[in-house]
Amino acid sequence: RAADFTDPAEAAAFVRQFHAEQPGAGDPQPRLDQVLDEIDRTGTYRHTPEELAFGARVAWRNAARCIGRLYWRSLVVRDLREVHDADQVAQGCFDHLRLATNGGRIRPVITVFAPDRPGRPAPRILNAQLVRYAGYQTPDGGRLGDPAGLQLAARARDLGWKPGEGRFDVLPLLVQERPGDRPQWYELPDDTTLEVPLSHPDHPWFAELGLRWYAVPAISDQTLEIGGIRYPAAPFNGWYMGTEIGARNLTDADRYDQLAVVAERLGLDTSNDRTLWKDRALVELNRAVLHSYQEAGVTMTDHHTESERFLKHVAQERRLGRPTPADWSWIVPPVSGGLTPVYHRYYDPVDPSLRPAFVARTPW
Ligand code: HEM
Ligand code: NRG
Repeated sequence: RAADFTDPAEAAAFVRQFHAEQPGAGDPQPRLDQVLDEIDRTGTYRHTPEELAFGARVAWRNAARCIGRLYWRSLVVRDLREVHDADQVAQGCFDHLRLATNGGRIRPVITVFAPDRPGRPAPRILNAQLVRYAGYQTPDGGRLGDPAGLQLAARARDLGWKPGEGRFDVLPLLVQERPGDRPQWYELPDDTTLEVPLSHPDHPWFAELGLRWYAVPAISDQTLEIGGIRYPAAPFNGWYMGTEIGARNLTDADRYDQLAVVAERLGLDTSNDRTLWKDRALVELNRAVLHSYQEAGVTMTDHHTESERFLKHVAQERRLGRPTPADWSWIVPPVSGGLTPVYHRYYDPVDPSLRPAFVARTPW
């Protein structure tokens, strides 16, 4: 059996789960017979739209690193499985961003493009997220922009993209239609990328730092795997938790590395770690992020609220007889860990073979 054939055991397990969890779905046997026959004849099978939507939502529910799982049932699933063409993949991603952004009232959305099929691998989106900033090495050996966007910016440039000169240049979308193809690149239209300039509720100078971030975190480098079918192009988004931006993207030494800049403007004594200047600057940076998204009317959650919601989700799933596998080191927020209730307990163990799931993208 070729490696790109769909595993009938995984298909059957998924069909059984779909029927077991969906009250109205009835006896699984007719669908099981149909699916196994289709795999015999064609090497794979097609999900019904209902199976696809259920599978995508359960993949979110199963995401052990995600603190935002309380709303897993509300995921909007866009079925673009007929789309292989790079231009149409790009267009589908733009529409995704518009629908998800919704003027700032962000909606959790997933867009599912064509799956891998025997002899016909699916298209790939090469970006880690639909919206992300470029990183550059400057001629004088310095760095500009987001170091996490260095590789993609260089690759896009090799393909003919004209790099910007800023710290927050939105990267183009790179789509590869087939293995070995030269990726196509697409500039994101302005109306797809809502951004928020950062300011601070008490410190007017904060706005002068010129920091900003985008509204919609849309992961595009994970494969959605359902019932033995792999969907490598299936970008999904929710909204941000403030700490992702305030405590990581703008703070990590290998990202925007802004703590010393903020501390200096705050007039903190940075001569000694024990003054806790890093911690104090970090809190003000995170206040600025939450404040700015609120002012701009863009959905964002804070780590206290989201931690409570997550434990509500764990309790709710437990009442339904389901475990909630969770990775403590990803669930606990990167600031004020011990102040949040998620810190003070352990979670059901993570089983990497659990499906449906979002998994790291495999090379062609
Ligand atoms: C990871 C929050 C929606 C799937 C995360 C992380 C946070 C988070 C804070 C950790 C990220 C990090 O530390 O880099 C949220 C919030 C949401 C949301 C507030 C609001 C609705 C979603 C949706 C999906 C999803 C809609 C999928 C349909 C995932 C996955 C990861 C993750 C797969 C792991 C990412 C990785 O391995 O890098 N989420 N999430 N989340 N989330 Fe969510
Ligand atoms: N930390 C990353 C995004 C990871 C996923 N976070 C979400 N996902 N909130 C960053 O860009 O900071 N989501 O689907 O909402």
